[in-house]
Amino acid sequence: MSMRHLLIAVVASGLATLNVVAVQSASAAPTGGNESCTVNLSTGAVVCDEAGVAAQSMASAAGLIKLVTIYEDFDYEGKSLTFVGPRPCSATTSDVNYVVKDLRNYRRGLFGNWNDKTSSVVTYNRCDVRFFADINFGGARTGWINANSNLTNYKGSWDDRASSLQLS
Ligand SMILES: [Ca+2]
Ligand SMILES: [Ca+2]
Repeated sequence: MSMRHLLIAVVASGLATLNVVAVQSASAAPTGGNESCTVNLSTGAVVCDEAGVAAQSMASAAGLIKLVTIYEDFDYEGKSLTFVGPRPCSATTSDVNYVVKDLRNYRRGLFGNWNDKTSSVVTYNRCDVRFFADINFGGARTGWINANSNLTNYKGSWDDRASSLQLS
């Protein structure tokens, strides 16, 4: 494929993505927009694409379910990072079902890594999330959060602060 054709293909796929986002944004469900990446917490494998289609097919083919999605911007917008796993979280928050000890491990080109970037969050499949200000679950922590569209509003602001997280 020539560079010119490659460019046209990229632009065309970008337009297709925009159409999908425009349709989805009519519903209440967060769409993420922009580029989304999905992490398989069983294997550590990461898949990224604009519309999240490849990531979703990877997850469903492997029998994995969504656990949590963190977003770069408020209102579930901007780049997103979704963690998937083999089982739902437990019904209680007295245990920890999944952990992400260092958000610096997830990076994407010019965006850099996910340390101190999270501005909104949604959980799935009985999970709640607890953020920590430092890696390896250090420093200040939040309570268990089901969803939050603007982390500046959480306990004196947790915007752009999370460095690690736990799910329960
Ligand atoms: Ca942010
Ligand atoms: Ca931090």
